[in-house]
Formats: sequence, structure tokens, C-alpha cells
Amino acid sequence: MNQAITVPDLGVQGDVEVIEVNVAVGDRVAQNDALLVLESDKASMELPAPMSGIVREILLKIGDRVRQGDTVLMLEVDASTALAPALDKALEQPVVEEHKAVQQPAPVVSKSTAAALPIDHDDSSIHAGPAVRKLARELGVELGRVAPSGPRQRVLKDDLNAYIKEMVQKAQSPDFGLSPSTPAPLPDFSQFGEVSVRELSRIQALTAKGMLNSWVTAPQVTQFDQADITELEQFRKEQKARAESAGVKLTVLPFLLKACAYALKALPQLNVSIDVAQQRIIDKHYVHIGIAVDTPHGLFVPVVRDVDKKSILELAQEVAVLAQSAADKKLLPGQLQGASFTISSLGSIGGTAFTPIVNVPEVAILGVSKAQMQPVFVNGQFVPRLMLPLSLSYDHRAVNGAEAARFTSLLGQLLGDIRNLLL
Ligand code: CAO
Repeated sequence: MNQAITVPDLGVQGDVEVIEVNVAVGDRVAQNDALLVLESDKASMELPAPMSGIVREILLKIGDRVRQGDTVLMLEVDASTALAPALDKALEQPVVEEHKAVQQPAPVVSKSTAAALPIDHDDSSIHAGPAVRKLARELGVELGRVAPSGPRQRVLKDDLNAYIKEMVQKAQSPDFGLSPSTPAPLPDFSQFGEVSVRELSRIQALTAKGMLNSWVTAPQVTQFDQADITELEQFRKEQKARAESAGVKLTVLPFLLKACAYALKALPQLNVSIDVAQQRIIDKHYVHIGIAVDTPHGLFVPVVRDVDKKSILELAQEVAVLAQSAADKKLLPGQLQGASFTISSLGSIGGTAFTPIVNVPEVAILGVSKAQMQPVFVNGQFVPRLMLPLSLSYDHRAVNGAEAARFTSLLGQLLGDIRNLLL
């Protein structure tokens, strides 16, 4: 049996515009499925199916204007539901969705038409139908966050689905959804000039992921300082030949390792991890220091264990072995784990300072730049001194600025007179 579905009393003067047609000829609709969305100058309304059936003919299109009594479509009504008592009840007691901003008389319905359900234009003027609003409420989605694609900035069900899909993808992405925003797609660079494309190596991909994780997890500050290593350098040069005869290349790095181990024991606040989720600090009673090693395959950070218990020569030897293993891609997974602090030395390359990124879950990293001869004012006169630039980045959730400044100043004292390391 075909039934003409007509526009009910909308409670508005004159005609209204059809802004959505939600069905097509041949569609099966259930009772209360949205057939159309109508919009007056005051409100939008969904026209729900008064009964279930199959759409046989649609008599209007988007943009048409209709008024009470106009036929909207022909519905082939299911014999079983046409006479269902529930239908009578539904037609006599229309469901009216909350309608905050616009005062609207309750729609009057007849048995040949269903109630048009007013759609609220809430305080922030978000346009969306009752079904979309209901779904958003159930899923806890703030409709204001969903980009609308419907006419007059209307949020459609597809928009809500797209938003939810994007959120789920972000949460499941390799960066754990921590990325502050999804990067914009890259332009086609070939329009600007010749380009070629290379795949990221595994180590480059891991480094990128680790850096992003550190960047978005730890609020970081960098403390700059300088250490006077004039005497240290003199001592190093004196010992270099002796070290070489033992097969060891003696650079500044093992001294830095030793000084950092000493400072980490003296100021253990920098030798911790912070666990914000569990509201606790984990104090490390060991001193394992990672060394950033630059290789043609990418950046590796092998770990020197128990730095506080090893001699300068032992440390020099171990760094050389680890750096060679990194270059040969022969580091074992265990050699890349367990650091409680990191040193990144760019001193052999150059630069005056930089801001290293904390290797989370560690809470501090020391960046070292190139030592330079500088005039330093000592006892009333300028004297040439070899000054080593130090850049200590720290996770400000776990380390206070004062602690960081004490740390670099202690490093300055230790490196300024390495006899301090013996104490
Ligand atoms: N100031 C001045 N000279 C320095 C110096 C400094 N801060 N640090 C090292 N040098 C000197 C060394 O003393 C050595 O000089 P000599 O040949 O006269 O003895 C020379 O520079 C070369 O040192 P090196 O690089 O062979 O050895 P190292 O112990 O200083 O460093 C290693 C070892 C593995 C850390 C280094 O080779 C390396 O890979 N550095 C890069 C680390 C990096 O990429 N960090 C960035 C990470 S974040 O992107």
C-alpha cells in the first residue's frame, strides 16, 4: 500500500526550505528514520518516517520550499507495521528534541504525517539534527569540534563519523596520539625543482619517534655554562702518549663522563625518572651514561655502565669500543638500554652552544660544544683560558632550575680542577 507522506504543521508561518534529503528511491526506512531536513529562518527540523516501508517516489529536491500539507514522498508501507498500535501512539505523542535557543511550538501531527522534529541551534549556533546530537552525546563528542560539511555549516552524521575516525587513528598512531597536531600534507616539491626520495632507515624512524616523544612529554629548559678546562687539556696532552701506548685515544669525553658521574651522585635529583601517571619519582642508585654517537647510519646512544666505578682510561677505551660498534652496526640491544643520563658531544665539530633534547625517561642531558681560548678576567687581568661550553637540558617536571644551575656549576669546578674528582 502506497502512502503519501506530507509536511506536518511546522509551527512556522509560510514555507520552509528543504536542506537535506536523507533517502533515495528504493531505500527501506524504519519508523522514525530521518527522511528530510527542513529549515525555516528560526530552526531546522528533521522529518522522520511515520512508519516503516520502502521509498517509492520522492517529490521534491534540496532547495525546494514546502509548506504544511505538501506531499514529500510516496512510501510503500509494510502491511504489518501500517496498522501497528505503536504507530498510533508515536503519532499522537511526537518526540521533541531539546531546543534551547529557539522557542518553537510543539509540532501538531496528523495520522498521515509524522512530527517534524525541531533541531536545536544551541548557544554556539551549531547546526545538527537530533540523531547526530544523540550520537554525539552518547559518544561524548563536543559537536563544536566537528567540521561541518552540510548546507549552512550543518554537522552531518558523516562529519561525526569522520571526526571519530580521525580521533581513533590519532590514538592508535605510532606517536601514541601525542603529536600536537597532524602534520599538514607535504607539497609536491618537484614543482619547485628537481627532487629525489629516500626511505627512512629503521634507526632514523626510531630516532624521529623518540625525539617526538621526548619533545611532547617533557617540558624542557636548557641551562648554559662554561668550564675552564685549561689545566685539564694540559694534563690530557701530557697523558695522551701514555694512553696511546696502551691503545687508548684520550679525548675530553672520558673526563666529562667522570665529572658527570660525580655530579649525579652529588646531586641525585638529576639521576631519576618521573612517573606522572603513578605520581612518583624513581631514584636510580646506579650511574649509567648514554653517549650520543654520530654514524653514517644515523644517531646511536650506547650506554656506558657504572661510570662512577671506572677509571678515565677504562672509560676512554669503552667509549672507543662502543663508538666503533655503533659505526659497524654491531651494538647489542642491551648496550643501548638503561641510561640514567646522556652526554651529547659536538665538541670535535664546532659550535658555541645548543639545546639537546632530553632522552625521556631520563630527566637530563649534557650538550658539549667546542672548547675555545677566551680572555677570562682573573685576579685583575685578562688571561687566555680554554673554555668548554656546556648546555644542560632538563625535564622541568623533575628538575628545578636551581638544581640544574648547581649541576653545571659543579661540573665547572670538577673540570676546572680534576683533582676534585678524586675526592
Ligand atoms: N672541544 C674541543 N675539542 C674537542 C672537544 C671539545 N668539546 N671534544 C672533542 N674534541 C677533540 C678531541 O679531543 C679530539 O682531538 P685530538 O684528536 O686532538 O685528541 C678531536 O676533537 C676528535 O674527537 P673524537 O670525536 O674522535 O672523540 P670524542 O671522544 O670527543 O667523541 C664521539 C667521541 C663518539 C662522541 C664522537 O665521535 C661523536 O660521534 N660525536 C657526535 C655526537 C652527536 O652527534 N651528538 C649529537 C646528538 S643529538 O643530534
